[in-house]
Amino acid sequence: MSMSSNEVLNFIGGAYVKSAEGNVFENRNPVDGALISRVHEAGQAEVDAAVAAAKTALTGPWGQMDVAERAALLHKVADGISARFDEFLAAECADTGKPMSLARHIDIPRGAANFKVFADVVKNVGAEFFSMATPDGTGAINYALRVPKGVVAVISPWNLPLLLMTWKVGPALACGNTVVVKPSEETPTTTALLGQVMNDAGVPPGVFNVIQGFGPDSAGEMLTRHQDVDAITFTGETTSGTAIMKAAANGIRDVSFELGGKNPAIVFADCDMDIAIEGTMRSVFANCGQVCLGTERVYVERPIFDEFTARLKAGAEALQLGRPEEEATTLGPLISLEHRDKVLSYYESAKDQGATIITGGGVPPMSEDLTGGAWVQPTIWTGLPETSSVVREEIFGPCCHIQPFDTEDEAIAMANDTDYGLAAAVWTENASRAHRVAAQIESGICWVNCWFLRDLRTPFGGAKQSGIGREGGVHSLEFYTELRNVCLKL
Ligand code: NAD
Ligand code: 6OD
Repeated sequence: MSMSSNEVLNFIGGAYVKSAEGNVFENRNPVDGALISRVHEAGQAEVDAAVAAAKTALTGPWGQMDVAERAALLHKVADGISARFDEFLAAECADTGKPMSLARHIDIPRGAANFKVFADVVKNVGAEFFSMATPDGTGAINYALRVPKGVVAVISPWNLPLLLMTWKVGPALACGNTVVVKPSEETPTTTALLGQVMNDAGVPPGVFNVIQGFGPDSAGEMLTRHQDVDAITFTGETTSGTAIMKAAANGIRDVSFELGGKNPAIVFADCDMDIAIEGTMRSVFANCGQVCLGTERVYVERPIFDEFTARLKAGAEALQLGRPEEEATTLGPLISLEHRDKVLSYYESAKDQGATIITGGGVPPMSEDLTGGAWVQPTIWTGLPETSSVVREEIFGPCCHIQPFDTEDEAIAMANDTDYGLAAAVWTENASRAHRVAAQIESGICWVNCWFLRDLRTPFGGAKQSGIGREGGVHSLEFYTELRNVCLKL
């Protein structure tokens, strides 16, 4: 398919498909700017074909399959990803530039786990049942049937491409829907590769389809406007979510949104400093800061502010920038030169607004073979007011603003003073304080003494402008199924 010929194609009705109009765009490696592949952009013809294939597949063998059979097939898909682990790993790291040590432990295993978890969830869900009295004394029973929503559009971002795409495709398929996936234009490859895995596992043609391309005025927008799409699940920027919600309004289609964040970390003086530093290093710099759950705002209780800041600075300066395949690499590049321009504009704003630069703040010197890459320095600032754009807007880079606080109430107020509400991290050894503070943070998840840890059966999603709905475990059934009540008079 796609990769051997250095072409990435659409996947429609179980077959790889080129752009009928011959529209092809370049996919470049953010490490050095090298050309990885040419990607066939879907136009209206491919989008229509993909949605039609998905609609047809709903009533074919897929629609007849019982839940145990479907679950077994999804286990085979997971095993198929694991069997081609190295291929997925190489493709993901080439598209994103992220360290292989990271993707090996997070992205690819979660790509497989997302199918197993939801296959197991749907097998174990019972039905709601109520018996009721009737005036004639015979009575009636009510029971709820869960049926698939239909054709689900899955639109995914570039930061954790396989992980976040399968996080939606897994539950959608487990619930009996069919999908049309539009991966990010920056990271088309692992989604394309999943098509082969689906075929090899025996998933019927048309159940899983992929269209390649961009968002606005391209495949993404065409997909969200398509009236045979029954529901849209989207992960990405809040501004893109706004546009997609408008498209979904036409036809009153359901949406599930996982959007941006500007997440706080609150570090109390009674924390275990080693654990808090290790966790904050990850929540600020993992994946070069391109994690929606990352903490770009760090609030530290004043008595430990200087020590914590010095240790975070030392950690940032010890990060090893380099190629994904080098085991010593702990920090990759940003996803693209375009995204680097955005991140660097915040680095400039921080300077202009009078920030104290604790470390970083620019472009690192790189060896000649890497100068074409999207590199930035890991960066820490302090001294900005809470009203600064650097403190309020999502940057999505390896950076944070660190601010001292004096009281618990002050820390909570600053943490909640944001338009977003995705995640937070609290570091304290005081159990009462941990519960008290976590309950007051206005976000979908609050970690205490950890970060990015989560049982996949729990609800995941964002408050405020960070999203709509919750997915994870049985919570995903709310979005991926329709409930029908049957009332039967005895
Ligand atoms: P993005 O919104 O630019 O793009 C995401 C996807 O949407 C891409 O496939 C893109 O082509 C498509 N798209 C964009 N505009 C569209 C439109 N109008 N119609 C249809 N499709 C459209 O986001 P990104 O830059 O790829 O990812 C980074 C953002 O995603 C950050 O804001 C980050 O916080 C967010 N994110 C959130 C979560 C979460 O779980 N809440 C997870 C990962 C990333
Ligand atoms: O772990 C997940 O399921 C998830 N949705 C993570 C989101 C990460 C954001 O970048």
